[in-house]
Amino acid sequence: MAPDWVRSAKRLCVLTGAGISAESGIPTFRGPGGLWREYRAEDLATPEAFARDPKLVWEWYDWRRGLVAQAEPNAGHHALAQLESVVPEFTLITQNVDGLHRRAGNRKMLELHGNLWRTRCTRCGKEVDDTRVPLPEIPPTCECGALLRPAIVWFGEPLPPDVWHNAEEAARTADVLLVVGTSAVVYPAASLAPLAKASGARVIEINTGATPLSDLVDCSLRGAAGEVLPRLLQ
Ligand code: BV8
Ligand code: ZN
Repeated sequence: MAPDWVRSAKRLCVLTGAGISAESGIPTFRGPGGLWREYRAEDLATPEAFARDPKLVWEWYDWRRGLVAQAEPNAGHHALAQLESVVPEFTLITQNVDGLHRRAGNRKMLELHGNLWRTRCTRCGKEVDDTRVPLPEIPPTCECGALLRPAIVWFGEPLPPDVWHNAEEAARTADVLLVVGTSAVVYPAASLAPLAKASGARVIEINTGATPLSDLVDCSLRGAAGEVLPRLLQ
């Protein structure tokens, strides 16, 4: 069933969340290991938290950058890179900021929430790639002297409009949507599955547990992404 749908898809869209990177050793946000010190992501990934304590927020990001720098893409990431090369129209939409999809080889990719390896100046808006681990100075500053922030979408901030527009378009026109490793509680990303479904796509969920989407989807594959995704390709 699901493997046939995926293999015969002309327009395949994939939405991923933190669960796909779990097998690379990156903790998910809402699962075990989701706390850093005593904080939840919702406490730190906000403009208010950054305004209050930029050093604390940057220490969290510096820690996460260190984890990701030591991690490798896993079998789930590699399966999605392979899918991109065989499906005629493919779009990977990710909520993740870790860059592991790119390292696995995906290029037709929309990063909804930005990227861990990019900074943006809070005054002049200049964006710069910075892959240094650990950062030599926390919080880092721009050459203009102002504070830098991660080029990441925090709670309460809008997603980049062009990226979001393309994501909606990909979901609306897909004949199959794969939803992988997301708790589907963060919006607007979570709205892509009902959008695809209402537009006629078959929706397949791959997750180790149930989510608010599980009742909506056409097929729920319970298991680890790194095991289930390669099986879809066999
Ligand atoms: C916006 C970057 C408008 C940070 C992140 C009340 C109701 C509804 C909505 C709202 C509300 N109050 C506020 C909102 C809106 C809010 C929102 O959705 N809040 C929720 C939480 C209530 N959204 C926003 O604020 C968004 N912006 O709405 O803007 C606007 C418009 C105009 C002008 C101004 C504003 C912006 C949201 C962006 C937040 N950014 N990320 C960073 O990473 O540093 S959030 C964070 O959650 C993560 O980064 C991730 O991107 C996102 C989603 O999490 P998941 O990826 O799903 O991860 P999670 O841990 O939850 O789940 C893991 C899953 O994997 C689990 O299901 C588990 O079972 C599974 N799993 C585990 N292991 C495996 C596995 N599955 C398979 N294999 C395995 N091995
Ligand atoms: Zn600047």
